[in-house]
Amino acid sequence: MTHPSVEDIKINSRGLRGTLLEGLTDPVTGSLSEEDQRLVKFHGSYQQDDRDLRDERRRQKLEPAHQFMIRVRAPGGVFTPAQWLKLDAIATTWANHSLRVTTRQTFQFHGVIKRELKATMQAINAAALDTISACGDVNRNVLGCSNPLQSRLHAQVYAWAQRLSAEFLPKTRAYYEIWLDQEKLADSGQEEDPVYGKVYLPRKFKMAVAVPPINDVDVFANDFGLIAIVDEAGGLAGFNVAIGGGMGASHGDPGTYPRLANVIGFVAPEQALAIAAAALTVQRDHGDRVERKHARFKYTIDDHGLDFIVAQMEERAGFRLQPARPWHFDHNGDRFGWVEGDDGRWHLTLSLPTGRIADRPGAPHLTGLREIARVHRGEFRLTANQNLVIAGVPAGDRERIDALVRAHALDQENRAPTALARASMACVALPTCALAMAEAERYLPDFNARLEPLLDRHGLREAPILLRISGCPNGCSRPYLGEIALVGKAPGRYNLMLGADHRGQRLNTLYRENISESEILDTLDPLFGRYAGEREAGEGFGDFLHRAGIVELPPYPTHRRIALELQA
Ligand code: SRM
Ligand code: SF4
Repeated sequence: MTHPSVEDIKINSRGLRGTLLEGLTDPVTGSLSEEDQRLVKFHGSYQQDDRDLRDERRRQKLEPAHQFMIRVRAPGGVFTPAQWLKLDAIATTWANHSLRVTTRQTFQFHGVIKRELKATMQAINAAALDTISACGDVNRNVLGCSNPLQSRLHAQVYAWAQRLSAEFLPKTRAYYEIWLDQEKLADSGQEEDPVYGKVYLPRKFKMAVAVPPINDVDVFANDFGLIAIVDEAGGLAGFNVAIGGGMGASHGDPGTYPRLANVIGFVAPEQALAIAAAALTVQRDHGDRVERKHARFKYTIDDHGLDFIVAQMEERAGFRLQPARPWHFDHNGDRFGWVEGDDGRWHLTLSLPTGRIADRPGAPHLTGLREIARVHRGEFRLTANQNLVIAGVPAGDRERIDALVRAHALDQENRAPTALARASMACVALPTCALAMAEAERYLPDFNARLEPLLDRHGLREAPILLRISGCPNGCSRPYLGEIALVGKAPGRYNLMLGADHRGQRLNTLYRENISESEILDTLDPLFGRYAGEREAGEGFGDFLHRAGIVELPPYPTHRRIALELQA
């Protein structure tokens, strides 16, 4: 039997409904049909199975331990304390007792079983949140800079992330019918979708809004990015527009590669939605609908040429882009600890170990943040680096928050022995990710512990070296922007990538292929030694590796570094 293509499934889905309603109530299996597994992604959920249990269940002739991951849509990543408490209750009632902060500033739940999926979705909705478009061939969760030092600008950027997300939500009411039991509108003709039609996009599409000097959203890793340009009075003058970023690649397939976005010009604030719509619809109409691996906007741009794509966008938007304005990014990480924002409120950024908030022996983080949510009068902001800002704290509340942070070891990672460990990221990988080839989230703490003596020996404990680990080349932790990155090849084996900058403006390069932990450490040790001895003042590890001729730019066909001459 041949399986229908994803394009056919979308077209025949009656507005993303498929047979989800029937499948959810089928008691015979914990799984959905293959077609519905495709469609449920558009509703923010993935069917998975616990890979740790796979072999044992196979031996026992049981079906895999099917379970669902649910991803919340949270453009800009801001949550109220009341929402936090509700999400925490969902995690402990229906999911695996953890909240997972993702690299796109939202939460994932893992381990929800099929017969409780609908109740979980309803509980998310009761927290005034939803999961629409969190996955699927649509505009995904929109990122917004979370820098607490610029709180006034943060409010504007957050509003932009919300607008970009709302503007490109699908018009189908399927989510409300299936999960919230609302009136059935399928085939009523009331769901015309001028943006997505019946075919949606060829693949996922990602947007981000960055505010220099911090590139915490890794704006150049997105299909469409806005870089805020601030005028002399501190207001928002407009945005530089960047298109065509993406990380995903496949091992051994040179036709797939990570790519940084091209900065194509400047728009005034009132033109931003139109230019975003132009980018998204150009990709809708020109993206590859046959080969999904080749269906991201970055390949559409490389296939048709940047000039053609920009001309198409300008025609659709109805205006010409102005020349890009100078900008400068200092770094793409988070700044940990307390800062006073420009609105007089205080903000505490906590480094979370790989974004996983759970109760572990000696580190009851889930409980601690629940306690904080009960007394906190500001908001919680997630960062695109899997960290958390307890934001908007009145000065008088700081002591109480600090006491709770200490009591629940929430500052454990902020006090990690190396700057590298504090800022490192890893994707989820095993046991839930079906595509993982090697460990990532579960391996990062061990790997950081192995690096510590090396960094110590070379006096590099406080060197802000950026490490990222992904369990496969899809790049969910944006590893190709790490100064050091491990990309999973097989259990216990990784490609070692080196030489990105720490601004998100230069891709790293494959340095050693398919090596084990001891080989990785043996390779890094002398490089740390040279860096410690030969670096210039303020020089990053990746920049040093390039200056010393140890790595060159990677051999990808296009856009491996952002044009430096554009920057202030
Ligand atoms: Fe991702 C697929 C997890 C950010 C590129 N990603 C997956 C799936 C759903 C696996 C699957 O298809 O079966 C992973 C679920 C694992 C699990 O068990 O939870 C998964 N991706 C994640 C998260 C949770 C990683 C994390 O540790 O935080 C991130 C959730 C983001 C969110 O909240 O929306 C996540 N994924 C990213 C990013 C980073 C970003 O967007 O800034 C990328 C690289 C940027 C890009 O899109 O180019 C990314 N994920 C991919 C790809 C490769 C896409 C491609 O162009 O080829 C896949 C595979 C696919 O789509 O077929 C993928
Ligand atoms: Fe899974 Fe690969 Fe993404 Fe990691 S990078 S979460 S292993 S798809």
